[in-house]
Amino acid sequence: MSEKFARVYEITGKNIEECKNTLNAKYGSNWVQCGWKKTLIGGFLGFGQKEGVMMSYMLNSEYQDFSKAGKEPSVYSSRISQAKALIDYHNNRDSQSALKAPGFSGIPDGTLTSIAQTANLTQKIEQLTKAVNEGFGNYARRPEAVSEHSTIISIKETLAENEFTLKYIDSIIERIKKTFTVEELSDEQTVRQQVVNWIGQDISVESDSYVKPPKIIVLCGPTGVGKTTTIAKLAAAIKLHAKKEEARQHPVPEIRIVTTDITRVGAKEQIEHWAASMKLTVETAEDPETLGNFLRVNKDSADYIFVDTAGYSPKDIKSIANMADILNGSGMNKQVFLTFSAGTKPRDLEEILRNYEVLNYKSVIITKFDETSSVGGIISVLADKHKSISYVTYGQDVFGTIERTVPARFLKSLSGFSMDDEYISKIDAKFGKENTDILI
Ligand SMILES: Nc1nc2c(ncn2[C@@H]2O[C@H](COP(=O)(O)OP(=O)(O)O)[C@@H](O)[C@H]2O)c(=O)[nH]1
Ligand SMILES: [Mg+2]
Repeated sequence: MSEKFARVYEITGKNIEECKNTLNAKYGSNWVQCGWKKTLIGGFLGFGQKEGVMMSYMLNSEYQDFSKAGKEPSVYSSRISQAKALIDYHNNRDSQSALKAPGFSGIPDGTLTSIAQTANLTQKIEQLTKAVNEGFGNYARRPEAVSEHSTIISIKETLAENEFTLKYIDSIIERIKKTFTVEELSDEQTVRQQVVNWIGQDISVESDSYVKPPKIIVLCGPTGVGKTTTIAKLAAAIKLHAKKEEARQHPVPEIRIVTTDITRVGAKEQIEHWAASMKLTVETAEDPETLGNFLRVNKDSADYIFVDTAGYSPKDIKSIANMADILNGSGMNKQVFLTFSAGTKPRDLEEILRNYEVLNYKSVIITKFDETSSVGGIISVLADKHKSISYVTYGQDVFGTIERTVPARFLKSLSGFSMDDEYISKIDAKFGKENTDILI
């Protein structure tokens, strides 16, 4: 069993780079970062403390030099040796080898069970660590031996604060290095503005496409992300838009709503409540035939048919596949939108994007924009997976809280890029102003 990177240490410093430099000087490339958080450092009796970071890291086993790391081996590691001895004992039925095993000092206070559990846990941690090092290279911080230009260091920090993934940060740094000479790097403001432009270009906006009515719009996605609310918002936006157009003699669009969500108590009542305020009714379709019939009956009279679906955990692949069957079985041409909330963590988002793929979604809708402060993770994953965004929503109110995505909204929410009014108007000019016009 390998003990590579088995223990987690902590180091504090002014910033991530300082921690990394200290570790590089001590251990070369024999360490790997696990995470970091802001903390207060220095000072005396709580006075004069400064903001800094605490970084956690693991060491390669050959490097687990406890004196250098400034910490003694913990009780935990001696317990692990003892637990390993016990596993040997159980495997070999050889009590002598167990007793001779390094670190074994007799059966401690805990029971055999608890030690065996510790041993199992150790095994699991080791497997996990291996998986992290091998498979999730995108997320694990790789040590860098060469020192970087200060502009690059500070841009990296800003991107990390905005929770962009390491893969995305690396790609931006790569672009900076290709684009700017060392002299040009000293004009940090210019480099930063270029970075904002690149991020803006990476945000893919779903473009309008003409679909012959009826437009069948299906919202799918995990439970509680706001699918039902978003359907109400879209229906309200269509109604509002139609009101504006009324003066121009446009016919008022006919909207239908059908829900396949029979699993959640109150789900139908919730959408019925919104629908009633817009003088709309809601039907329920619990199987492909009913949905197919509903769509056929309404195909000539409706302009828009919204299909509200049950939310499933992204891990519940079976239910998602079932839903795909229901929708595909209906035999109608539909636009599926994958809905998730702006606070979704990058790794969870990757799983959602992957597991809902069976529904053949056209683009994504991002909800609860009002509840999150960092959107870097979402931008990174969507860019990496080449997914476009149709709408963002930002509030529990149904009116005026949905808009076509424009990169400007994302860019303005980034922190640390010090965008002044003049620069923001440039962003608006470049990427289009926010608007509430509806796309579907
Ligand atoms: N803050 C905020 N809350 C929202 C937004 N959209 C939906 N919600 C809330 O999220 C909760 C779940 O919404 P619901 O539409 O039932 O989610 P569903 O399970 O995906 O259909 C409700 O309390 C909504 O009011 C949004 O854009 N911002
Ligand atoms: Mg719902």
